[in-house]
Amino acid sequence: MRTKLKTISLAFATVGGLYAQQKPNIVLIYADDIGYGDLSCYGATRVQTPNVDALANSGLRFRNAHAAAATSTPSRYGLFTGEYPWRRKGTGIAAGDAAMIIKPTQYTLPKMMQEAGYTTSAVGKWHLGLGNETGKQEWNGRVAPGPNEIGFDYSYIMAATGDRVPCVYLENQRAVGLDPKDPIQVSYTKNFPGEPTGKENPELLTKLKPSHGHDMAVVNGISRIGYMKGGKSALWEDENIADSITTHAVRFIERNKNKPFFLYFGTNDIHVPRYPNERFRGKSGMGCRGDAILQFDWSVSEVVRALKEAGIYDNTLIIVTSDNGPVVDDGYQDEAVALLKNHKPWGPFRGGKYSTFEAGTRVPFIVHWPGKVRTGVSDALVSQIDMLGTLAELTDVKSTQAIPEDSQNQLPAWLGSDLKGRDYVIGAAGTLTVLTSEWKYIEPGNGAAYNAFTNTELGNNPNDQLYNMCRDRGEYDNVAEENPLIVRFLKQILEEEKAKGINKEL
Ligand code: NG6
Ligand code: CA
Repeated sequence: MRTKLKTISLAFATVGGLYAQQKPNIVLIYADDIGYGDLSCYGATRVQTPNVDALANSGLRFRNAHAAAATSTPSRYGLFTGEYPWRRKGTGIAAGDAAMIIKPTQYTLPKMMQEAGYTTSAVGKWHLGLGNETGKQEWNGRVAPGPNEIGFDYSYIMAATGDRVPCVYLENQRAVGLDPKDPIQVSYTKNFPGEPTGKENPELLTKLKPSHGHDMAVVNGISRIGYMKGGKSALWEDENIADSITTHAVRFIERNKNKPFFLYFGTNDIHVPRYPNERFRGKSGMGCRGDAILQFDWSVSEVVRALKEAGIYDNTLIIVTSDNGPVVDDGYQDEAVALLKNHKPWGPFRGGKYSTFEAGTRVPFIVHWPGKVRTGVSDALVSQIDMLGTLAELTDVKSTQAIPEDSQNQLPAWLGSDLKGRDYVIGAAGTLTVLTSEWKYIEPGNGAAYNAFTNTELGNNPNDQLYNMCRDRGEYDNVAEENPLIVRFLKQILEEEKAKGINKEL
């Protein structure tokens, strides 16, 4: 296997002769909450995503690809560290004032890319915490540690998420457009005297009202999670977030077109609050959620356009995927439920964001690299946990630090020559799961069966669950009792994985 891979990496060193860039650029477009069934190349019919579809048509579209978790923070933790998030305490959904979750001492995907000679960049959603101590960030100076300390040369990020304060962009870890005379103050425990909240001042909610939670600080006519005061000149406008972060992603591409680069572009779409630009509002017929999908597709088109204009499209590996599965009502009254009708964000799978059922982590995953990746579809079992191990092989890096064992080199599967992929992947959204190409085992758990707010089936069950994913993609027929040997085998895998570490302190 090693020999075959070397042939692939050597190929890009010589193709095109003198003027060819030695190593391909890597662009990772990381959507937020886009489900398996949300893109037209994955079967959506009521919303069209022609720009993503074009990448799928000339690239490889995976049908069994997984995020490392069913929510954003742990998925991103796995993506950047190559370590399963369930091995570490404190990798759950981060508050907007959480301390940095990845430690500067850890080896990471961007550090590996730097070692491979790449210029690295993080643009868009962050949601991995910032600073050394929760609630003690220096929002009016340089917030550190941050992206730079874990390997990003350049960053233009949203401090946490769209629905969490502080609602500002940080460029290289400093709030953009901040007036020092109006400093940012943030609290996740109590409001600042005199500041309005969504709960007490619903008349200020001119753009979106909450359906559950999200009733604290009011920023731009939308209430959020957490309290905030000041920083008025730095506040983002929700309808311009996609424009702002896409512009910065494009600018990074233009400025670095002459040397190999790695761009992590985490879109805000289609996370709540969904309030796309007026160019997209009302255009999908499915309300803000559908309109945000159109806006996401536009962001993809801008990145592609920039790569083509820079003349580096053919020498760029583009990956389009999502951090977790879909959710319809995630806390705002944006008509997503009423206008969904026959659209199925979860595709043929059960559950959604937050769920151990399949739609929690089975996400779109498209790999595009002209002439290098097989075109068509792949049913290989792949996971974002392998980004580090796989790109280390692709870039032929001599890394100075060990790549975590969880992060495998799956380059042959990602490029389409290996049709099988992983033997298994461990999932985590509450209880742990073991998924192989054929079977899925879900550990017993006492959690709630439903998330009542989002109306998501969580997959918790006090008994063993076993599903045959070839015959029963919807996970409706629990065949654990009839297949004790398979249950035992998969439990054994899980025990071996747990023995390598679970819930350890960082
Ligand atoms: C939940 C939020 C939800 C979303 C999620 C994180 C409430 C009631 N719900 O706690 O709106 O922000 O966290 O989503 O606050 S994620 O995609 O970033 O993981
Ligand atoms: Ca998410």
